[in-house]
Amino acid sequence: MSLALYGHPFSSYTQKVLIALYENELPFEFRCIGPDTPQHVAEWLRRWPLAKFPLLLDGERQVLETSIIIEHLQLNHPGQLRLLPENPAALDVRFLDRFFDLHVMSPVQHAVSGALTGVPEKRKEALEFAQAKLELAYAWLEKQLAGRDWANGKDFTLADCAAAPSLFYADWTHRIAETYPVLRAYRARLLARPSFARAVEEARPYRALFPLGAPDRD
Ligand SMILES: N[C@@H](CCC(=O)N[C@@H](CS)C(=O)NCC(=O)O)C(=O)O
Repeated sequence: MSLALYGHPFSSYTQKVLIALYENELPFEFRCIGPDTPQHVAEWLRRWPLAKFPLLLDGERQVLETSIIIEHLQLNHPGQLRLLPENPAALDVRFLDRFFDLHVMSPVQHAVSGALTGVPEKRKEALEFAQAKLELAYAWLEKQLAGRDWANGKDFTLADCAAAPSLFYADWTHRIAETYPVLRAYRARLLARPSFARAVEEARPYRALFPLGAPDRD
């Protein structure tokens, strides 16, 4: 098996895949997309001109899109933990994975993009837009997660791989209020999960990169 992951430790979507790799202890080479390794940046852009990461290289095959990467790993490198259950339960997991990417991570990315413009009005507008969207997502999740250990129930799945980094950065973007105790407890459980705890530690040196300002917690 020869797996290589192009990504960055501080990137939420890179972390989503790292969690899956760590959960099943799959050996891989990490190729950091950063200023110190321009050869990886060049190779990643050559392979994926749309310039999104992470990108998984499995031998000669390249796989894009984190949810597909994780399904690819399950199909081709199954480990002890099944991150996607059999159908029809798989549909629930895929839906929750989409929910975290589209309704939690996308607003965060929107706020981050606004801040990166360096224009105060754009920063404020993007942040307010994101906060309103996140508030809707938090309220929905608070009910959805009641009585559950993990996003889809008692088993840790693809949906939790998506949830961990998205809720991590969402809370930095728009604090999850104390009125959402179920969601706060779920985020804390994710942070305590060894696979995600490892990804958070590896990303710690890069916190200054968070354009909205990283809070002094987590
Ligand atoms: N839907 C994609 C999203 C990937 C994504 O947005 N990655 C971010 C890094 S966390 C990225 O490539 N940002 C660079 C850019 O948008 O220019 C996936 O699941 O892989």
